[in-house]
Amino acid sequence: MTTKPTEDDLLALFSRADLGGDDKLDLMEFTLVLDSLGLSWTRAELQDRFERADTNRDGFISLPELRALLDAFGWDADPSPN
Ligand SMILES: [Ca+2]
Repeated sequence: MTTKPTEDDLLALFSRADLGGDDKLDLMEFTLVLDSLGLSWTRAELQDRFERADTNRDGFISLPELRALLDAFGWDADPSPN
């Protein structure tokens, strides 16, 4: 069963990963989000995605930046293996 996440889900995901509570995610926190979504990327891929997602280049991923990234990757995709 695939359930399309809502804005609340995204916020919950973001908040859970935002260990610093500063409304932005650093690379480690960003990794936690992807882990919780079942997306397993290599370290190099993570770094690359992080930099691409960080559209305002402040070194952190904000909620809108996370949303844009997940929209691009289809975060409601079934996380089971191909
Ligand atoms: Ca940013």
